[in-house]
Amino acid sequence: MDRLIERLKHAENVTFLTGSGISRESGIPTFRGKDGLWKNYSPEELASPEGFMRDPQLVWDWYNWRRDIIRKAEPNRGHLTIKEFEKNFNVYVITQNVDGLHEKTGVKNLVELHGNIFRNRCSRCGKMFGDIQTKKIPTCECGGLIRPDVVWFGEPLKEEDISMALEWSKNADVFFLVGTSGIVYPAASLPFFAKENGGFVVEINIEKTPLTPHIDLHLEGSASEILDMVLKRLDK
Ligand code: BV8
Ligand code: ZN
Repeated sequence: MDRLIERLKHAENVTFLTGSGISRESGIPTFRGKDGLWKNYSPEELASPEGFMRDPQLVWDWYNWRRDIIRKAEPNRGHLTIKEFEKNFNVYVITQNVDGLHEKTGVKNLVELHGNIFRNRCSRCGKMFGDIQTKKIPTCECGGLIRPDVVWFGEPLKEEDISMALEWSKNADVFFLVGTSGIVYPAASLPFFAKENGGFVVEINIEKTPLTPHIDLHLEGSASEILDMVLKRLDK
């Protein structure tokens, strides 16, 4: 931890790449955790164009189930501590989460790499819609089925989001990986760009991940507890 505090003392730009682990303490199931699977479907089957084509109503039900949980969720101490880092640094938040909880804390620089579960769009003409709370999957006036405006497996991320995330990774003096299993690409490639450009890469997770061997420091524990501890050590 001393090496991290040392690096932070001379840092200007601090970037966070967050995954569903940071929202776990807000009561939202992680993607792949023991509670991550829904009924007996894998998220990759449901969060994909093929899964949607095969059974659009089932996918719509799954997103309704998740939206109902997320609507009741509030940002937790982990999200709020990242906002507090803005007092000492230029903070950049890249999230893989679609729950909108970072946005609720008012962080200045945020990119939602995989979209937002409360935005929807027509799967045929691309027309955008806000939150829709219908049981039956809605259709657009063009006749197309409406789907959540999130990035599914096999779908490209938005060009501007990826290039922004790349820039924020390359210019990070310290790069925090928070609550991500580090297996979904291209998000999981971002810490390598930070490292290549001299950034100090720290992983905060309750367990080791495939990225652990490639980074500078693994801090074991929950996102809220560890982030709070780092900020307190810094203020000393
Ligand atoms: C693309 C939105 C190309 C939807 C999501 C083979 C090898 C490599 C790559 C691939 C491959 N086959 C296919 C690919 C590409 C694929 C991919 O990476 N697949 C993986 C599974 C191998 N990627 C894609 O398809 C991407 N697109 O590549 O397009 C392309 C280019 C041009 C033209 C056409 C195509 C799109 C990927 C985006 C998928 N969408 N979500 C939705 O949410 O419904 S991904 C999904 O996983 C979520 O966004 C989630 O955020 C993300 C990552 O998961 P994590 O956030 O890390 O969550 P997870 O549960 O896995 O882990 C939680 C972690 O938290 C754990 O480590 C746990 O220990 C920790 N934790 C738990 N509690 C706490 C904690 N940590 C701290 N504190 C706690 N309290
Ligand atoms: Zn349409």
